[in-house]
Amino acid sequence: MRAWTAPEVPALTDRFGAAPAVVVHDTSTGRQVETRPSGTARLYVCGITPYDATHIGHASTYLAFDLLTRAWRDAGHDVVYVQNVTDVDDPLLERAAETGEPWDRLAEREVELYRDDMTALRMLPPDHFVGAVEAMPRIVELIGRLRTAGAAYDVDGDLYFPISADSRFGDVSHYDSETMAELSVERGGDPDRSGKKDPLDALLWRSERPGEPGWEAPWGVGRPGWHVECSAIALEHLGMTFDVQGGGSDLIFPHHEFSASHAQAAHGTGPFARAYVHAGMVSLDGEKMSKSRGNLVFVSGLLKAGADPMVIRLALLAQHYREDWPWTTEDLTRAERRLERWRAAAALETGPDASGLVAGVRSALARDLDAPAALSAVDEWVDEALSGTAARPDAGSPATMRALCDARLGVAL
Ligand code: 5CA
Ligand code: ZN
Repeated sequence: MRAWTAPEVPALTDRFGAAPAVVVHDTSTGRQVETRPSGTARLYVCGITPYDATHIGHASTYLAFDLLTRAWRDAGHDVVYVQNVTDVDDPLLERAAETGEPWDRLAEREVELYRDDMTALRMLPPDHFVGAVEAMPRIVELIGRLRTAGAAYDVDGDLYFPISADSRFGDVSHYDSETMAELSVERGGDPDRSGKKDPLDALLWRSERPGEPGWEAPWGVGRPGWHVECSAIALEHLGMTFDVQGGGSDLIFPHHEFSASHAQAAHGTGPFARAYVHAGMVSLDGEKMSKSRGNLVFVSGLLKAGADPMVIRLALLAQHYREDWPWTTEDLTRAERRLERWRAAAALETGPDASGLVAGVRSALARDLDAPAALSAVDEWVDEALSGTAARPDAGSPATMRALCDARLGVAL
């Protein structure tokens, strides 16, 4: 499907050289790893299920991968960025059934809202923005491969993936089986269904039920399970062993574990991704912000109430992406004050030399996307600029600071 219009990313002058290699925290090893894209960096990020978009939690997660893309580009890499849209799945169909709206119209409307929000927040669009529905032929093909490889079995007309089919199963989350069983119940699995070989085995294909949409496949009409959608879309556009698989930490298990396992079992190689990067959860009033709980702050709501999108962006940047954190209105107030000072400094005719600032912001972001440290580096420069105490005022530095904030933080001043 169509993504959204890319914001300008100003280039920093050659004088500053290239940014350092990017280090990220990889969930599968539990370590900070240097990403080493061979030329083009390949990124897959799990996209929205479009029935209630876009809340601050979504925006916070997508911002983390926007920072990663900007960091790679500044380090001299081209980036191929793929993001899916889960435009057919249980929660979407349930919402549509509740409200009486056709499921595909609901999805279309919410995706449009999401595009508007991403545009306002100056998020870089994916190169491939792919809905499950449009990827159906690829998904069917992948399930066909799994069947041929003996990695699919039938339970009353539905198809399941046996965890025994992938020797790497467990390598993403490293959770013990008790934790896996608990999370499986919480996050869309069905460990209690009878006829399964292992309670954790994941649904690959659900045969058509009355009132639900279905697609033709050699093994019968139905719709895909959730995890195989992301395996198929990532494999099609990135191939095996791409650089980073991203999403919120609620996707570590079962979603990312199974997306990886499906791909690995079908292709007999791995790993699916070199690194698995997970953003923390944003909460509201003590609970994870989620569509099912309904405790949501929408980006579009804040914009409608008059919030400057750059204030929203700065409020999100003030949190390290891996932290779980509670959203409060004070986050906006603090960001508003910061943006005002940054804009005032950016409008000055001279400022302190900007080379330390460029190096500081780049090195903070290269260290596991440490946006709060990058903001502090900008704050320091801004304080000095506004106090007028720079030892050697530089006429070019406010423009450099503006370009840097835009290119690396996506904050247009
Ligand atoms: N369509 C699937 C992924 S294939 C899905 O999880 N959709 S979603 O709409 O529920 O979430 C979209 C993205 O936002 C996911 O990466 C998810 O991990 C992230 N996310 C959801 N809730 C929060 C939250 N409260 N805080 C931070 N990130 C969140
Ligand atoms: Zn996904």
